[in-house]
Amino acid sequence: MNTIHKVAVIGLGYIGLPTAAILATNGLQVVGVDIKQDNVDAINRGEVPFVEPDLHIHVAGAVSVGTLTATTETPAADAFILAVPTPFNADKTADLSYIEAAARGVAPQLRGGELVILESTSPPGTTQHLADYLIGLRPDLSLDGAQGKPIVHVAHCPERVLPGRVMIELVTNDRIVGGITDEATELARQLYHVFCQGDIHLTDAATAEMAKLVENSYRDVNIAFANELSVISDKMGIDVWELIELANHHPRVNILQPGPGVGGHCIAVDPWFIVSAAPNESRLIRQARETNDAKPAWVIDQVKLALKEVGSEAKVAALGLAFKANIDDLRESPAIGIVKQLSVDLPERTILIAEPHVTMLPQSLTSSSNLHLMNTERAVKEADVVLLLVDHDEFKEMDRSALLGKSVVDTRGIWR
Ligand code: SAJ
Repeated sequence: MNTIHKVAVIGLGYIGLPTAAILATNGLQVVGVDIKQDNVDAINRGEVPFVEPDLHIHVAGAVSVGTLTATTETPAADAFILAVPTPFNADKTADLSYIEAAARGVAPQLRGGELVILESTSPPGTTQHLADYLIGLRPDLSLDGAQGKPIVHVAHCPERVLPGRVMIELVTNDRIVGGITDEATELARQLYHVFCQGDIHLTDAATAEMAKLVENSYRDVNIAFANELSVISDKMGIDVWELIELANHHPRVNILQPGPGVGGHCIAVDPWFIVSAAPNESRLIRQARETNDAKPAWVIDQVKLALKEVGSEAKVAALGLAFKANIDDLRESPAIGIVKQLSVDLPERTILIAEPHVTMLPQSLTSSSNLHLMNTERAVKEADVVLLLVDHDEFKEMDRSALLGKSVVDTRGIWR
């Protein structure tokens, strides 16, 4: 069994840089690798090119004592951690090109005995694909010592940290590690044990991949159930929020909350990796994705219905653009899609947008001349129809009398 002294972390984003920094502050020699020269330069100055609480302390400290450096070229190392993006293609299959590019950087540096860990959220089978890809590039090596060839150990260890709490959760969360071989699993356990205080659960690579996807699909399916209930309840004239609250009094029922759709870069993406791996068998998971993706169109219809009952000069206030409450993250937000579609479908209407966590509209909305960003009080005051899209505290706490006489479409049920 090898001892790991030097680690190369490929991909210095939201997961890679914190992982590199925490390994470096725990005594390992770490080289971070990224294709973005600007980010590499910033890290070598001890700076962090994005916002994550406490990360700069770790990066600045490790860089100043020389345990963390950054570069654009993959160096030789005892262990390699791949933390690169896995976006999905237009047909919802995973785009593995970043993983393959990282592997092409690693392959020439292998001598035998190294550990290669995939951290990126990936469809089942990706770690095996990575392992086979490496061996394809380096046929002089093997995954298990076959034919006496030196071994490259390959394992998966999915990240499960919550942005905003990364430096805490990296240390305290449990981890799952799954190797292509038992020896790879054990080596990966030893590496994470350097900084992880949670339990480290051992399994095989495909199960580790699926565990991450299943956690997020579990949420997606349950949110889809709540969203479907909201549409059914509307048809039947029932208040879905009261309905869910009452049903949840049962000791074994815990229904999640309906909303305008599911956003973010995890729950709305990861289930597709399961669907593309087993299309015929993943019917419930696919349906949940489709149900959640269909919710924005239903919300748009509700706004159009409300507008029918008011004058042709009526204005709409859309409250919230973020993908969930009390954050400024607009990525994959259903609220943005809804506002964009309303501005296209209703070009003659003025749409007043309030989003207390941003100072300007995102680029995808700037080309629409009928969209105007303003403060919440003014947007509500000037509007005839108020569309609540995000349950930010500011909206929960606002004076409800401002809504009197207005038509309200409350997608989060905060003003019941
Ligand atoms: N949502 C609802 N109703 C609910 C709960 C959530 O409509 O009852 C919506 C939110 O508004 C949002 C979306 O779902 O649009 C996702 O929000 P979230 O807070 O449930 O999850 P994320 O995407 O911020 O983070 C998830 C977490 N995974 C799980 O809870 C299983 C987090 O722990 C993971 O680290 C993260 O995905 C990730 O990186 O995979």
